Amino acid sequence: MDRLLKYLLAAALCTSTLMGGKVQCPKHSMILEGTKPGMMGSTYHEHLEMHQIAGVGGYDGKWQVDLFRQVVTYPWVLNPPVHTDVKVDFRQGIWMQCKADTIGNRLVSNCTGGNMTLDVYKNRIGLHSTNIWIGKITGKNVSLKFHKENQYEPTITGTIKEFAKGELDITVTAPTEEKFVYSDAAPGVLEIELTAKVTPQQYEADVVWEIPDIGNSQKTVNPASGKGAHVTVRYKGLPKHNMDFGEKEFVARVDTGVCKASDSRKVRVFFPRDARNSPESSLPNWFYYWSQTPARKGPATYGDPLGYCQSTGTRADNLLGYYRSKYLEDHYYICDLTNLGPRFPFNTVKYQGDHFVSLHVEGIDTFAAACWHENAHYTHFRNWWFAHRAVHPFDPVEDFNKNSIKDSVESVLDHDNDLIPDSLEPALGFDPSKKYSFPVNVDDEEIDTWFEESKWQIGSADKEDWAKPGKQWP
Ligand SMILES: [Ca+2]
Ligand SMILES: [Ca+2]
Ligand SMILES: [Ca+2]
Repeated sequence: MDRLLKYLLAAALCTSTLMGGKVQCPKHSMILEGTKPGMMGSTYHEHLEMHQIAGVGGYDGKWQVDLFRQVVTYPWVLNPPVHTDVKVDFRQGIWMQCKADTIGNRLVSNCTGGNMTLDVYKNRIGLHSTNIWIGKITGKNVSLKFHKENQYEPTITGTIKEFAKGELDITVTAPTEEKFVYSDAAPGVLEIELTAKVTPQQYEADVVWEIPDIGNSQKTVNPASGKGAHVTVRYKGLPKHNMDFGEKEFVARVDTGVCKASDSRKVRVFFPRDARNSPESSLPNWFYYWSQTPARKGPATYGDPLGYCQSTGTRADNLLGYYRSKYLEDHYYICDLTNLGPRFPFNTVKYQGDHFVSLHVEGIDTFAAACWHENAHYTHFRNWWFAHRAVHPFDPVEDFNKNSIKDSVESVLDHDNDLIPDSLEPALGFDPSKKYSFPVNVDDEEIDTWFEESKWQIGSADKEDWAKPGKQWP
């Protein structure tokens, strides 16, 4: 169906449609259609929609015409195109608004609005006042032809639709849960059952589901048509992007022709935090997906080539990650944070004006503290010392203190031996004559990384955390 027709149809249907689970629906309505070959290879199609507006029971009474559509299809493209929108008087005082457009090889006229009515009387359709009958009703089946004598006019047919209570109601009854998580398997699977209840029940088979994608996760809908009161959707393989998780909306629509209704259900989709079934199966999911948020900073690498990662409770022993400054590497390491405990507990530092305080953090905030801290070491060593690296690292003459930096440069640029160039120290808040400017047993380079760690706004990535367990699904 082309866009124009869709629009016109929607506009016509709006007269009897409200969005939401329950909509008003005429108790009795009909949609009649028919097509007949015309002259010179053309075809002529009629479509009539009307609903009963007055009566004393049964089908007898006045019926309002809601839409009268005529479509002529030619074997050739119509040129120049025609677009008109006029009020048409059918007979004295009886009118509809008719919009006609050429669309390729078709001329489509849609008449809506106005005050056109027909009478149904004893299973006949026409104008009671004139005693001219143009259609008949047999059971629920209807047939009608406007001009009996016109050989090019089709007899249009259809059935009467009944809504006993004058309502169409649809309710999404499943899923009932609000949160879903992919399985731990490889590939991870997420299956969601969708059910809807429709009143009158006879329209349940007409339910059509709108089922969202989860990024590039492979979606299979059963039945494939996505139609019916009970549909299952299966997503296979976790998506590539962290932003693909989160809120998803499932919409169930039922369109009876004369009226339509919809209902929807929102859920949130999560990944299993500690499984390794993201597109990078060598990494735990938390590292892969949290790395796509601001919690990650700089060239983090998951792993522990030196076997440093451990957790014995105190900050000093609690290695979340490290930078191998002695090799001036182009990346830093993040440890397996599950070593810390189920919720990744950690005490991070916050600088409050003139002193540091310790704050308890968990989950993605622990990851952020580790990344921001280690990235500071990485940045410092690469910016300040990489240009002065020893030609032969660890050489007893060139690099006796075995830190890959030329001793000859260190002795000039860093008299207090804290690995911050002395010229930069005052601006950074340190004393260039002291390795320990603060009254704690932590040297100035380490304190400077505390400053960076302190800049992380705790909780600021919570809305991007789709881990289970995590900030949005404890
Ligand atoms: Ca050195
Ligand atoms: Ca220094
Ligand atoms: Ca210093």
